[in-house]
Amino acid sequence: MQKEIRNDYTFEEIQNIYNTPLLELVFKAATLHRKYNDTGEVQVCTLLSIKTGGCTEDCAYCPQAARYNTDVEVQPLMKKEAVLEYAQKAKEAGSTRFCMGAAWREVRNNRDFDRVLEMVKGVNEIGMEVCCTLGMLTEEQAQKLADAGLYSYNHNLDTSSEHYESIISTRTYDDRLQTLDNVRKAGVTVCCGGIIGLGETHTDRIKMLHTLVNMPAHPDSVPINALVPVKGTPLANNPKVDIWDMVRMIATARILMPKTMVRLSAGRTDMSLSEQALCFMAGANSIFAGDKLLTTPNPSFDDDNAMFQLLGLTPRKAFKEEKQYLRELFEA
Ligand code: SAM
Ligand code: DTB
Ligand code: SF4
Repeated sequence: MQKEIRNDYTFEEIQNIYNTPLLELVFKAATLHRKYNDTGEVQVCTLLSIKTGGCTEDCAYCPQAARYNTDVEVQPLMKKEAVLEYAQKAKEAGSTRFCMGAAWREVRNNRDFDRVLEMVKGVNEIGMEVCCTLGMLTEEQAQKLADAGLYSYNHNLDTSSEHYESIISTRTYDDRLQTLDNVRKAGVTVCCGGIIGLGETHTDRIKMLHTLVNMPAHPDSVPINALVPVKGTPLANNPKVDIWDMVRMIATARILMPKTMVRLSAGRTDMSLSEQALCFMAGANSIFAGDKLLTTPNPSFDDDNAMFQLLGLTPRKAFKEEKQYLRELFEA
Protein backbone atom coordinates (compact mmCIF):
# COMPACT_ATOMS: atom_id res chain seq x y z
CA MET A 1 0.00 0.00 0.00
CA GLN A 2 1.19 3.52 -0.85
CA LYS A 3 2.33 5.42 2.26
CA GLU A 4 0.05 8.30 3.19
CA ILE A 5 2.59 10.66 4.74
CA ARG A 6 5.08 11.48 1.99
CA ASN A 7 7.36 14.26 0.89
CA ASP A 8 8.39 12.84 -2.44
CA TYR A 9 5.33 13.68 -4.54
CA THR A 10 5.73 14.43 -8.24
CA PHE A 11 3.85 17.30 -9.84
CA GLU A 12 1.81 14.79 -11.91
CA GLU A 13 0.72 12.85 -8.84
CA ILE A 14 -0.59 16.02 -7.23
CA GLN A 15 -2.23 17.09 -10.48
CA ASN A 16 -4.09 13.77 -10.57
CA ILE A 17 -5.33 14.21 -7.03
CA TYR A 18 -6.33 17.84 -7.66
CA ASN A 19 -8.25 16.88 -10.81
CA THR A 20 -10.22 14.06 -9.18
CA PRO A 21 -14.00 14.58 -9.70
CA LEU A 22 -15.05 16.87 -6.87
CA LEU A 23 -17.29 14.60 -4.79
CA GLU A 24 -14.84 11.73 -5.04
CA LEU A 25 -12.04 14.12 -4.00
CA VAL A 26 -14.02 15.33 -0.98
CA PHE A 27 -14.81 11.74 -0.01
CA LYS A 28 -11.13 10.76 -0.14
CA ALA A 29 -10.09 13.83 1.83
CA ALA A 30 -12.82 13.27 4.43
CA THR A 31 -11.76 9.63 4.82
CA LEU A 32 -8.12 10.53 5.49
CA HIS A 33 -9.19 13.38 7.76
CA ARG A 34 -11.24 10.96 9.86
CA LYS A 35 -8.33 8.55 10.09
CA TYR A 36 -5.79 11.09 11.33
CA ASN A 37 -7.81 13.75 13.14
CA ASP A 38 -10.84 14.24 15.29
CA THR A 39 -13.25 15.42 12.63
CA GLY A 40 -15.67 16.95 15.13
CA GLU A 41 -13.03 19.42 16.26
CA VAL A 42 -12.07 22.75 14.74
CA GLN A 43 -9.33 24.90 16.21
CA VAL A 44 -10.37 28.48 16.90
CA CYS A 45 -7.53 30.97 16.43
CA THR A 46 -7.40 34.71 16.95
CA LEU A 47 -5.45 37.20 14.88
CA LEU A 48 -4.23 40.58 16.04
CA SER A 49 -2.47 43.15 13.94
CA ILE A 50 0.16 44.45 16.38
CA LYS A 51 1.67 46.86 13.84
CA THR A 52 -0.57 47.99 11.02
CA GLY A 53 0.01 49.46 7.57
CA GLY A 54 2.84 51.50 6.13
CA CYS A 55 4.64 48.41 4.79
CA THR A 56 7.46 48.93 2.27
CA GLU A 57 6.57 45.81 0.23
CA ASP A 58 4.42 45.74 -2.91
CA CYS A 59 2.33 42.57 -2.35
CA ALA A 60 -0.49 43.22 -4.84
CA TYR A 61 -3.19 41.78 -2.58
CA CYS A 62 -2.27 43.62 0.59
CA PRO A 63 -4.13 46.59 2.07
CA GLN A 64 -1.15 47.31 4.34
CA ALA A 65 1.35 48.17 1.62
CA ALA A 66 2.24 51.87 1.96
CA ARG A 67 2.25 52.42 -1.79
CA TYR A 68 -1.45 51.62 -2.28
CA ASN A 69 -4.13 54.07 -1.37
CA THR A 70 -6.34 52.00 0.95
CA ASP A 71 -8.42 52.94 3.99
CA VAL A 72 -6.00 51.23 6.39
CA GLU A 73 -4.69 53.59 9.06
CA VAL A 74 -1.02 53.23 9.94
CA GLN A 75 -0.53 52.23 13.56
CA PRO A 76 2.80 51.78 15.34
CA LEU A 77 3.65 48.67 17.34
CA MET A 78 1.07 48.12 20.10
CA LYS A 79 1.97 48.16 23.79
CA LYS A 80 2.57 44.76 25.36
CA GLU A 81 -0.15 45.24 27.99
CA ALA A 82 -2.85 45.94 25.37
CA VAL A 83 -1.85 42.85 23.40
CA LEU A 84 -1.93 40.60 26.47
CA GLU A 85 -5.32 41.94 27.47
CA TYR A 86 -6.63 41.11 23.98
CA ALA A 87 -5.11 37.61 24.14
CA GLN A 88 -6.70 36.96 27.54
CA LYS A 89 -10.12 37.98 26.20
CA ALA A 90 -9.63 35.78 23.13
CA LYS A 91 -8.79 32.83 25.38
CA GLU A 92 -11.89 33.41 27.47
CA ALA A 93 -13.93 33.41 24.28
CA GLY A 94 -12.61 29.90 23.44
CA SER A 95 -9.60 30.65 21.26
CA THR A 96 -6.50 28.48 21.75
CA ARG A 97 -4.07 30.00 19.28
CA PHE A 98 -3.08 33.64 19.17
CA CYS A 99 -1.36 35.00 16.08
CA MET A 100 0.29 38.43 16.08
CA GLY A 101 0.85 40.03 12.69
CA ALA A 102 3.12 42.95 11.82
CA ALA A 103 3.23 44.82 8.53
CA TRP A 104 6.99 44.50 8.27
CA ARG A 105 9.15 43.41 5.36
CA GLU A 106 11.49 41.77 7.86
CA VAL A 107 12.32 41.77 11.53
CA ARG A 108 15.04 44.21 12.61
CA ASN A 109 17.11 43.81 15.75
CA ASN A 110 15.72 46.80 17.61
CA ARG A 111 13.51 47.70 20.55
CA ASP A 112 10.36 46.80 18.64
CA PHE A 113 11.62 43.24 18.27
CA ASP A 114 12.46 43.13 22.00
CA ARG A 115 8.88 44.17 22.70
CA VAL A 116 7.52 41.44 20.42
CA LEU A 117 9.65 38.91 22.33
CA GLU A 118 8.01 40.12 25.55
CA MET A 119 4.58 39.73 23.96
CA VAL A 120 5.43 36.16 22.93
CA LYS A 121 6.47 35.33 26.51
CA GLY A 122 3.28 36.86 27.88
CA VAL A 123 0.90 35.06 25.52
CA ASN A 124 2.71 31.80 26.20
CA GLU A 125 2.19 32.33 29.94
CA ILE A 126 -1.53 32.86 29.33
CA GLY A 127 -1.49 29.28 28.00
CA MET A 128 -2.22 29.79 24.30
CA GLU A 129 -0.32 28.51 21.30
CA VAL A 130 1.52 31.64 20.29
CA CYS A 131 2.16 32.39 16.66
CA CYS A 132 3.70 35.38 14.87
CA THR A 133 3.84 36.63 11.31
CA LEU A 134 6.41 39.41 11.10
CA GLY A 135 7.99 39.04 7.65
CA MET A 136 11.47 37.71 6.96
CA LEU A 137 13.58 36.35 9.84
CA THR A 138 17.23 35.40 10.26
CA GLU A 139 18.20 32.18 12.02
CA GLU A 140 19.21 34.14 15.16
CA GLN A 141 15.90 36.01 15.27
CA ALA A 142 14.00 32.74 14.87
CA GLN A 143 16.01 31.30 17.77
CA LYS A 144 15.20 34.31 19.96
CA LEU A 145 11.50 33.88 19.22
CA ALA A 146 11.80 30.17 20.02
CA ASP A 147 13.52 30.97 23.33
CA ALA A 148 10.69 33.37 24.18
CA GLY A 149 8.22 30.50 23.74
CA LEU A 150 7.00 30.94 20.17
CA TYR A 151 4.98 27.89 19.09
CA SER A 152 4.57 28.64 15.40
CA TYR A 153 5.63 31.12 12.72
CA ASN A 154 3.38 32.04 9.80
CA HIS A 155 5.09 32.85 6.53
CA ASN A 156 3.07 32.07 3.41
CA LEU A 157 4.29 31.04 -0.02
CA ASP A 158 1.09 32.66 -1.30
CA THR A 159 1.28 31.09 -4.80
CA SER A 160 3.66 29.25 -7.16
CA SER A 161 7.21 30.58 -7.59
CA GLU A 162 6.33 31.53 -11.21
CA HIS A 163 3.20 33.49 -10.34
CA TYR A 164 4.87 35.06 -7.28
CA GLU A 165 6.85 37.38 -9.55
CA SER A 166 3.71 39.02 -10.90
CA ILE A 167 2.32 39.56 -7.38
CA ILE A 168 5.39 40.79 -5.48
CA SER A 169 8.57 42.38 -6.80
CA THR A 170 10.23 43.52 -3.59
CA ARG A 171 11.38 40.07 -2.43
CA THR A 172 11.85 36.63 -3.93
CA TYR A 173 10.35 33.20 -3.45
CA ASP A 174 13.77 32.03 -2.28
CA ASP A 175 13.71 34.70 0.47
CA ARG A 176 10.46 33.14 1.67
CA LEU A 177 11.90 29.63 1.61
CA GLN A 178 15.01 30.80 3.48
CA THR A 179 12.93 32.26 6.32
CA LEU A 180 10.96 29.02 6.54
CA ASP A 181 14.25 27.14 6.82
CA ASN A 182 15.39 29.45 9.61
CA VAL A 183 12.13 28.87 11.47
CA ARG A 184 12.41 25.10 11.12
CA LYS A 185 16.03 25.10 12.34
CA ALA A 186 14.99 27.01 15.47
CA GLY A 187 12.49 24.25 16.30
CA VAL A 188 9.45 26.48 15.82
CA THR A 189 6.55 24.86 13.96
CA VAL A 190 5.89 26.12 10.46
CA CYS A 191 2.58 27.68 9.39
CA CYS A 192 2.71 28.16 5.65
CA GLY A 193 0.04 28.32 2.99
CA GLY A 194 -1.30 30.57 0.31
CA ILE A 195 -4.03 32.61 -1.27
CA ILE A 196 -6.31 31.67 -4.12
CA GLY A 197 -7.85 34.30 -6.34
CA LEU A 198 -4.63 36.12 -7.26
CA GLY A 199 -5.20 35.44 -10.97
CA GLU A 200 -3.20 32.22 -10.79
CA THR A 201 -3.87 29.11 -12.89
CA HIS A 202 -4.73 25.66 -11.56
CA THR A 203 -1.14 24.71 -12.39
CA ASP A 204 0.13 27.49 -10.09
CA ARG A 205 -2.01 26.14 -7.26
CA ILE A 206 -0.75 22.61 -7.81
CA LYS A 207 2.84 23.87 -7.90
CA MET A 208 2.39 25.66 -4.59
CA LEU A 209 1.00 22.47 -3.01
CA HIS A 210 3.93 20.57 -4.53
CA THR A 211 6.41 22.92 -2.79
CA LEU A 212 4.53 22.69 0.51
CA VAL A 213 4.20 18.91 0.64
CA ASN A 214 7.80 18.24 -0.33
CA MET A 215 9.29 20.42 2.42
CA PRO A 216 11.61 18.49 4.80
CA ALA A 217 8.56 18.06 7.04
CA HIS A 218 4.97 19.00 6.23
CA PRO A 219 4.08 22.41 7.68
CA ASP A 220 2.20 21.85 10.93
CA SER A 221 -0.37 24.31 9.64
CA VAL A 222 -1.45 25.32 6.13
CA PRO A 223 -3.70 28.36 5.84
CA ILE A 224 -5.77 28.50 2.67
CA ASN A 225 -6.91 32.07 2.12
CA ALA A 226 -9.40 33.28 -0.46
CA LEU A 227 -8.36 36.71 -1.67
CA VAL A 228 -10.21 39.50 0.14
CA PRO A 229 -10.17 42.14 -2.59
CA VAL A 230 -9.44 45.53 -1.05
CA LYS A 231 -10.14 48.89 -2.71
CA GLY A 232 -6.91 50.65 -3.64
CA THR A 233 -4.85 47.46 -4.14
CA PRO A 234 -3.97 46.26 -7.66
CA LEU A 235 -6.17 43.16 -7.15
CA ALA A 236 -9.22 45.10 -5.96
CA ASN A 237 -11.27 44.02 -8.98
CA ASN A 238 -10.29 40.38 -9.11
CA PRO A 239 -13.31 38.08 -9.45
CA LYS A 240 -14.68 36.37 -6.34
CA VAL A 241 -13.07 33.02 -5.59
CA ASP A 242 -15.25 30.11 -6.67
CA ILE A 243 -16.23 28.03 -3.64
CA TRP A 244 -15.54 24.83 -5.59
CA ASP A 245 -11.95 25.99 -6.08
CA MET A 246 -11.63 26.57 -2.35
CA VAL A 247 -13.05 23.11 -1.59
CA ARG A 248 -10.76 21.47 -4.17
CA MET A 249 -7.72 23.22 -2.71
CA ILE A 250 -8.57 22.25 0.89
CA ALA A 251 -9.33 18.64 -0.04
CA THR A 252 -6.08 18.27 -1.97
CA ALA A 253 -4.09 19.82 0.90
CA ARG A 254 -5.78 17.40 3.33
CA ILE A 255 -4.94 14.36 1.19
CA LEU A 256 -1.34 15.46 0.73
CA MET A 257 -0.79 16.42 4.37
CA PRO A 258 -3.15 14.25 6.43
CA LYS A 259 -1.95 15.36 9.87
CA THR A 260 -1.55 19.08 9.18
CA MET A 261 -3.97 21.71 10.50
CA VAL A 262 -5.62 23.01 7.33
CA ARG A 263 -6.92 26.51 8.06
CA LEU A 264 -9.95 27.95 6.34
CA SER A 265 -8.53 31.45 6.63
CA ALA A 266 -9.40 34.71 4.86
CA GLY A 267 -12.59 34.94 2.82
CA ARG A 268 -15.23 33.43 5.13
CA THR A 269 -17.44 36.54 5.20
CA ASP A 270 -18.33 35.79 1.58
CA MET A 271 -19.15 32.13 2.24
CA SER A 272 -22.50 30.72 3.31
CA LEU A 273 -22.77 28.23 6.17
CA SER A 274 -23.21 25.36 3.73
CA GLU A 275 -20.11 26.43 1.83
CA GLN A 276 -18.07 26.53 5.02
CA ALA A 277 -19.52 23.14 6.01
CA LEU A 278 -18.22 21.71 2.74
CA CYS A 279 -14.77 23.08 3.55
CA PHE A 280 -14.84 21.31 6.96
CA MET A 281 -16.04 18.14 5.25
CA ALA A 282 -13.10 18.43 2.83
CA GLY A 283 -10.66 18.55 5.74
CA ALA A 284 -10.39 22.12 7.02
CA ASN A 285 -10.01 21.98 10.79
CA SER A 286 -9.25 25.49 11.86
CA ILE A 287 -10.67 29.00 11.52
CA PHE A 288 -9.80 32.52 12.59
CA ALA A 289 -12.49 33.88 14.89
CA GLY A 290 -13.44 37.43 15.77
CA ASP A 291 -14.93 40.10 13.59
CA LYS A 292 -11.61 41.22 12.15
CA LEU A 293 -8.72 39.35 10.52
CA LEU A 294 -5.75 41.74 10.40
CA THR A 295 -7.49 44.67 8.72
CA THR A 296 -10.47 43.13 6.89
CA PRO A 297 -13.82 41.83 8.23
CA ASN A 298 -14.44 38.28 9.43
CA PRO A 299 -17.63 36.60 10.76
CA SER A 300 -18.54 37.51 14.35
CA PHE A 301 -18.02 35.21 17.36
CA ASP A 302 -21.80 34.84 17.61
CA ASP A 303 -22.15 33.75 13.98
CA ASP A 304 -19.33 31.25 14.41
CA ASN A 305 -20.80 29.90 17.65
CA ALA A 306 -24.09 29.37 15.86
CA MET A 307 -22.26 27.61 13.02
CA PHE A 308 -20.45 25.29 15.48
CA GLN A 309 -23.79 24.46 17.14
CA LEU A 310 -25.49 23.79 13.86
CA LEU A 311 -22.73 21.57 12.49
CA GLY A 312 -22.02 19.85 15.82
CA LEU A 313 -18.41 21.03 15.87
CA THR A 314 -16.41 21.62 19.04
CA PRO A 315 -13.44 23.95 19.49
CA ARG A 316 -10.16 22.03 19.75
CA LYS A 317 -8.33 22.17 23.09
CA ALA A 318 -4.95 23.93 23.31
CA PHE A 319 -1.84 21.85 22.62
CA LYS A 320 -4.07 18.82 22.25
CA GLU A 321 -2.19 15.59 21.84
CA GLU A 322 -2.79 14.04 18.47
CA LYS A 323 -4.05 10.52 18.31
CA GLN A 324 -0.54 9.14 18.56
CA TYR A 325 -1.67 5.54 18.66
CA LEU A 326 -3.58 5.93 15.39
CA ARG A 327 -0.59 7.48 13.67
CA GLU A 328 1.71 4.68 14.76
CA LEU A 329 -0.80 2.10 13.69
CA PHE A 330 -1.22 3.52 10.20
CA GLU A 331 2.42 4.42 9.60
CA ALA A 332 3.70 0.96 10.50
N1 SAM B 1 4.15 41.17 6.64
C1 SAM B 1 4.24 39.79 6.92
C2 SAM B 1 4.37 38.95 5.66
O1 SAM B 1 3.92 39.38 4.62
O2 SAM B 1 4.90 37.85 5.77
C3 SAM B 1 3.11 39.25 7.77
C4 SAM B 1 1.69 39.76 7.59
S1 SAM B 1 0.91 39.38 6.05
C5 SAM B 1 -0.49 40.46 6.06
C6 SAM B 1 0.28 37.74 6.30
C7 SAM B 1 -0.42 37.06 5.15
O3 SAM B 1 -1.73 37.58 5.03
C8 SAM B 1 0.15 37.21 3.77
O4 SAM B 1 1.22 36.37 3.52
C9 SAM B 1 -1.04 36.82 2.90
O5 SAM B 1 -0.99 35.44 2.64
C10 SAM B 1 -2.24 37.16 3.78
N2 SAM B 1 -3.04 38.26 3.19
C11 SAM B 1 -2.72 39.57 3.17
N3 SAM B 1 -3.66 40.30 2.53
C12 SAM B 1 -4.62 39.42 2.13
C13 SAM B 1 -5.84 39.56 1.41
N4 SAM B 1 -6.26 40.73 0.96
N5 SAM B 1 -6.57 38.45 1.18
C14 SAM B 1 -6.14 37.24 1.62
N6 SAM B 1 -4.99 37.05 2.31
C15 SAM B 1 -4.23 38.12 2.55
C1 DTB C 1 -2.90 33.79 6.90
O1 DTB C 1 -2.55 32.95 6.04
N1 DTB C 1 -4.03 34.48 6.87
C2 DTB C 1 -4.10 35.40 7.96
C3 DTB C 1 -2.85 35.03 8.78
N2 DTB C 1 -2.19 34.10 7.95
C4 DTB C 1 -1.91 36.08 9.25
C5 DTB C 1 -4.11 36.84 7.47
C6 DTB C 1 -5.23 37.14 6.53
C7 DTB C 1 -5.18 38.59 6.26
C8 DTB C 1 -6.32 39.05 5.39
C9 DTB C 1 -6.23 40.48 5.06
C10 DTB C 1 -6.33 41.42 6.21
O2 DTB C 1 -7.21 41.24 7.10
O3 DTB C 1 -5.58 42.40 6.25
FE1 SF4 D 1 3.81 44.01 3.87
FE2 SF4 D 1 3.16 41.53 4.56
FE3 SF4 D 1 1.35 43.15 3.39
FE4 SF4 D 1 3.37 42.20 1.95
S1 SF4 D 1 1.73 40.98 2.91
S2 SF4 D 1 2.65 44.33 1.99
S3 SF4 D 1 5.01 42.17 3.48
S4 SF4 D 1 2.27 43.43 5.38
